Amino acid sequence: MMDIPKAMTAADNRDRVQGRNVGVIGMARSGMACAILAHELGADVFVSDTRKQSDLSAEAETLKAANVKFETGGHTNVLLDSDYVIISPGISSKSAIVQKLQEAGTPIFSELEFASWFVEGKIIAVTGANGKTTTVTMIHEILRAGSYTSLLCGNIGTPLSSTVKDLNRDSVAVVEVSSYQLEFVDQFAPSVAAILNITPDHLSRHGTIENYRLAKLRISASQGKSQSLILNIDDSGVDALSIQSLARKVMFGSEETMNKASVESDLRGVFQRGDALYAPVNGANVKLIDTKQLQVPGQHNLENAMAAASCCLAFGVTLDTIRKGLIAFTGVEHRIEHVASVDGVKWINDSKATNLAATICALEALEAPVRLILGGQGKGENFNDLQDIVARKVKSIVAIGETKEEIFTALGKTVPVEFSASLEEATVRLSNASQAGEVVLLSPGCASFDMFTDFEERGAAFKNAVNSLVTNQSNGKGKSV
Ligand code: UMA
Repeated sequence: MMDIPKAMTAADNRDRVQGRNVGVIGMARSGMACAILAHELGADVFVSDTRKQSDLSAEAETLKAANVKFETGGHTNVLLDSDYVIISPGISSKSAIVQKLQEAGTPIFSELEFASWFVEGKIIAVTGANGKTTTVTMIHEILRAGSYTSLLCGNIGTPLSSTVKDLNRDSVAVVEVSSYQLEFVDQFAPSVAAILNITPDHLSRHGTIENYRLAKLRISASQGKSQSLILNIDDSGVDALSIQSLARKVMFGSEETMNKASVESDLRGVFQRGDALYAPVNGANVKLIDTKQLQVPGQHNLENAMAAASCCLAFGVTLDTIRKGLIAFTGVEHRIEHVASVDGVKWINDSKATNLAATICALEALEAPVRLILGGQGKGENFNDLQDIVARKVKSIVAIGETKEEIFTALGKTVPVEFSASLEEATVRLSNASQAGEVVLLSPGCASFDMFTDFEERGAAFKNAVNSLVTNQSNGKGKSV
């Protein structure tokens, strides 16, 4: 094993990869992208995955064609010969291979950390339990409204390693960052970092909410004083005032909370006062937008907008450009996404709600009586936490997936709870039950892996089922049983 120097210059970064033995764990999106990047930069790469080769035929072909060595069906000790190992986000720090590498003293870097060594231009990075995808997409739209070259990547689906080749000195990588990607960062230092909120999620991976929070705080661990850290003053999980960082801290949130917490004026970012958002510019508070100008609903989206605007202000974007980008933003697929209106019933896809806090946000954002499709693979959260909002907003629940019994036990006394074996069945059931003026909402509050590959496949299945209803209706078949 060779010594891996801390990088100070681009030449150091080249030295950290050229001619090195680089191990990569995981042969999915992140692993493939960083393996190819490391190979192209001159490393001797070895990729390892626990899945059998028959499940990885396309990936195996790509690596063979590029002349990159790999193994499938498990992690052998070959990985221990690496100068360092790059790990995909889905691999837990508690896994046997990570323990083994740590015992052998082999440095481990996350794919995000590795890719960041080769980023020309600036990085804006956003983490949080919920709202990350919406916020990075807002930032991306704002930057594009200002003619910046912005590339959206990270947890949103495209690894930073795939984006590196498209970045130059003038471009901005807007990176959605998960707690998983932050477990093995070392020198990752975005120009602007943001932490949106911290509510229970991924507890089976991190063990405790405190560990989850500590993973999130690593987004700022290597930032310096010329960089900015954007924090939500309203979120008790973030606990913005307690965070120590060398970066310039900027708080966003309600003016009331800022005043109560006596946040100094130079730490204030975009804030909400009544029905408008304001930005501090040269000592004055300038109105940014009226809240009703935002096309996406709910208080949580106002928080996302304040976060996005604060990131862009810290990055030097003009208020006019920020305003234009925010007003033009129409939302993101699978997040409170309007699919169709059938017989006066609105069908909304919020498949991205993979924890209860996200489901609560969606319910808070919607006005009408809601018929809720809830459930999937649980994350150790307690459905009793939904009792209050369900009593206020929900007319009935269709429970799906592994958690359906838990949902019945927790919420069955509050509203009627029925079970469905599939989203198609749930959709037909709710088409028959719902009345004009109501909303049918898929906001599962759970992971999707018990029934689908991911939340995107789940959202697509729901949208297909809803669109079949629309087609049946226009063919005159009406409601079915
Ligand atoms: N594997 C091993 N050994 C193990 C465990 C897994 O070899 O011990 C292999 C699996 O067999 C598989 C590969 O590792 O082939 C999976 O790696 P991965 O789960 O990291 O998958 P990627 O396709 O690289 O996707 C990852 C993120 N996945 C996770 O964090 C679980 C994607 O986020 C992200 O979009 C992508 O990188 C690009 O950056 C998804 C996600 O669910 C959307 N994120 C979580 C969330 O949003 O809640 C954090």
